[in-house]
Amino acid sequence: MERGKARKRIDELRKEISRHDHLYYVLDRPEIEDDHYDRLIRELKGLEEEYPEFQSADSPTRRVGGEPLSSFEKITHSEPMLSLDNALDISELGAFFRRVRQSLGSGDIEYICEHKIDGLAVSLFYRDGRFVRGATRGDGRTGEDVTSNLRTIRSLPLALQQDMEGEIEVRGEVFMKKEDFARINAIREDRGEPLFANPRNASAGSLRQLDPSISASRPLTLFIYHLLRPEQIGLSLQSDILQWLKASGLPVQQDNRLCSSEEEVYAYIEEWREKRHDLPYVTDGVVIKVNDRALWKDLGVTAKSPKWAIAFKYPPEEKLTQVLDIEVSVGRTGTLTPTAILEPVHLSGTVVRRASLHNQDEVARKDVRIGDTVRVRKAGEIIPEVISVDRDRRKGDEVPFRMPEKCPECGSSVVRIPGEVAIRCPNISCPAQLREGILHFASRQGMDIRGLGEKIIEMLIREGLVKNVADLYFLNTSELESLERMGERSASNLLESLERSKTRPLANLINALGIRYVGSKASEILADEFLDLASLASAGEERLAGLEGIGPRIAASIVAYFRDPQNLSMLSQLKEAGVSMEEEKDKGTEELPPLFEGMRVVFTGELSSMPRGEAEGIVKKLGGKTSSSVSSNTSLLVVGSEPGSKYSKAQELHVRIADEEEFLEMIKPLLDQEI
Ligand code: 3BA
Repeated sequence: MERGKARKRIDELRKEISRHDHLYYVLDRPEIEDDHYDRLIRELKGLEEEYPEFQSADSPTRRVGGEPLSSFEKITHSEPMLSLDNALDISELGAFFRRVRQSLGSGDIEYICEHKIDGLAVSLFYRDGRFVRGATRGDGRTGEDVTSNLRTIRSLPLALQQDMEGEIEVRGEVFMKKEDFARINAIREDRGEPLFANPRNASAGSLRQLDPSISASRPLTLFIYHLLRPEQIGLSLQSDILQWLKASGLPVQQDNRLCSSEEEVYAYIEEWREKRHDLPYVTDGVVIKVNDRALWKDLGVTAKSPKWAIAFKYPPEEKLTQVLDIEVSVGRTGTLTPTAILEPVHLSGTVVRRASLHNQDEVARKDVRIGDTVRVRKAGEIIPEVISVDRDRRKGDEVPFRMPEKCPECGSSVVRIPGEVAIRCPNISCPAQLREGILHFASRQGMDIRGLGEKIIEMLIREGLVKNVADLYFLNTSELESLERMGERSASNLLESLERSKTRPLANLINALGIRYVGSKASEILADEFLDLASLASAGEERLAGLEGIGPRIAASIVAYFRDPQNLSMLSQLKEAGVSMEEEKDKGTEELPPLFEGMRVVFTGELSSMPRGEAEGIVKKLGGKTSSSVSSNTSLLVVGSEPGSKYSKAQELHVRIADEEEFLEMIKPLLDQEI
């Protein structure tokens, strides 16, 4: 391409990509499919490589790519970032209103209400419409320059949508959606890494990562709620300013409401008290601000907070319930985990039936006994946890818990590795470990073997038909048909899915093996680097540890895995079975009909036929999009058992509703193809 043309095309592509980023990440209303988007990115990357003189720091290809830093620069804020005063109940809110009324000598004051997002405050600078710098709140006076990490947030526009000269500064909250939080914690659990207690901690850890490539792998998002020096744009009502921010392409909360009386503020608070649990992110209250910014000056500030704003906090939800039992389960790596089985209780929007007790030290510290009345809550509004035992309610017949000395699944004596809290079953052929290992092997991110559920796996192990994952590929029809409730048709379907799974991409195979600390992200890096399993197996520790995103602990674990003779013999069995061990394109899903094309599907309640994640994956495979909350954009709500308030919301908005059976009927083409 000629140079002038290339320049023009590069500009065009950048604009187009930014527009789609905005549609996808800010408006949640994409117009193109992922592969179309990938093609645009690839074309832009190609041109930028060919014409390096047109590289630019705000190109959408440069969201990731900063070098690791050794520390963050300090930035002094142009104006201090104040904190918000709290109102812990309605009467404290009333006192706030009274102060405002008295100070202004008037009763007719407009307020703007918005969710109080549980995240981290940041300040962003745009010069001539381009994002140039961003900082954390820090102590309010000085924060840290986290520009490279902020650039990786896809909902943060690198260029504003209105032509602007000069500098503007906006402030907002960086946070992680509940769904993304659950996903990264699942990956961490898989790798044996410590879990984040709540999305806020996960966001803080990610934003303060010195290596922007790690920060980029953490799905952060952003809302802007404040513009400094609005005289520049000639606006003085906060409601108009929020509109202006939105029109500039900045992400602004959808549920903001301009209230013309105190009653309307109270109504907003009540309206969202329960409904907030259905939002895709964690909120812990409502922020209320005087709408007319001319009045802000009259009201002034105290030492650390403005007198024209307040955060109403909903009380943290805690309930009392009974511990019916304490169950011990054995994980893929043999770790024994106690779980409290609870008398079902409504909490922060869902019914809670179980809460992990993590390990024996934790049970001992809280002294949880079977029969106890316990106080429960959701950590970070998401993970159910036992806070404490209500000792006053003890009757004396509660049963203290002791971690079993034998593995509950295979009877081996358990061990405690010195220096670790975990109690493990040391038996590598323990059926529980084998079962969890096979489930992982067969999962979507692994070999994606449809129709191989927990029950079948248990039977296969019990009958001695499967002693490792490779044995799956040597099963025959008569062996399968000998299993309880396994008909001719399901047996042949299962054999077909096993056959199909042999050609999964290398990254899926690596992930499926369940090598300690190697999750789906690391598997992708390894597949890209080595292109076949044999090369990975013979790689030295140093080379592995030198790869970006791998690190010494993962490297050591990979080397150990490929040294183990049992693993090696299993791998040669896999090879003998015809499992592809090279980078190869996954076929078989290409010809699926785009049944959900252009649709946004939301799930509520529990499905009996598959985990929700799998159902969501199916919708995506069939051309649709999923989202976690019902809005007017929703095309279909699929309702499982015990649906939440999404159900009534969907009815209100006249969104189409399907039960599980109807949904299964809709996805029949896929079920026919892949069980
Ligand atoms: N609005 C947090 N401060 C907020 C602009 C003021 C403000 C917040 C807010 C000061 C939220 C204190 C830290 C800070 C920017 C200072 C919100 C939220 N408004 N919606 C009134 O959702 N968490 N936090 N941030 N300046």
